[in-house]
Amino acid sequence: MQPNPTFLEQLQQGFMPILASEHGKDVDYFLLLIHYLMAALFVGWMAYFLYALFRFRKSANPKADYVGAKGALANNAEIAVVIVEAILLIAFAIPLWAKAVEKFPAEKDATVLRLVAEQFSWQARYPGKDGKFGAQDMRLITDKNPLGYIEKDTAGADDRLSPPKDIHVPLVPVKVDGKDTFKPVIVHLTTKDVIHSFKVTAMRITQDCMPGMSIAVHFTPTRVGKFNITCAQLCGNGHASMNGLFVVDSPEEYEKWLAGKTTAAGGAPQSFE
Ligand SMILES: [Cu+2]
Repeated sequence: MQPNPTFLEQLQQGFMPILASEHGKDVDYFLLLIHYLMAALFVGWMAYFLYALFRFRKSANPKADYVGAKGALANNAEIAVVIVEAILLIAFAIPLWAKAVEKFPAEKDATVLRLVAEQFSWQARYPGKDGKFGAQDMRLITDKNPLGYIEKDTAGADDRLSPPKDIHVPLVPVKVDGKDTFKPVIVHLTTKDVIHSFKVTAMRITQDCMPGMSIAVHFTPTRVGKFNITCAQLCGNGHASMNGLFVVDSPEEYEKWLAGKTTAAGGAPQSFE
């Protein structure tokens, strides 16, 4: 028998976008706490407005009172809100953020890819069997070498390029400290032109892509499926069409895609079909 879903799970199924990553549960829980605070503030403010309308009505106050009302309630309520906000920030937001930016999984235990944004597309590179990315030089970028691979660097010989806007990762079951989980994904993000932002709502991931920088994000997918990539940074005329697919495949499907749909990273596009 299925255990009763928690309130968070019910909310998840009813209102929240599909969740497909491990840390996403914590993000959703944090969002729920913020909404509790907002609901309490909404009710509190509404009660205050209604009270003020009644308390300071004209018939009860024919003459203006320049001293005004006195009472500790308003001050106390304000202090309580500050305390709750401090708890949300210190006990929830900062630890959540620290987990996202400090504890990266080891690259050897993860699916590693480089994702390059450009107006208005996404393209991924995979390091191939050797696990090493080939060196690149922006000045070498051409139609046939879209990411500027340096051909004589042998580390790049087996690197693969995804089709534009079609990014895949495998869902690989692994055990970490005796616990069943999945292989984490590390994405190194950069951009060829302006600032873009890699957002996959299902993964609860958003990270800006900065020109001249490589910024890594990590997350652990928990289910297979096709999810949307959106650009979360207004980046030009085609911003609205800067979408893409982030596909989590079974390991077999992933290998098939890698062999059939990707091309050699350095040279001219090759087809394996
Ligand atoms: Cu963009």
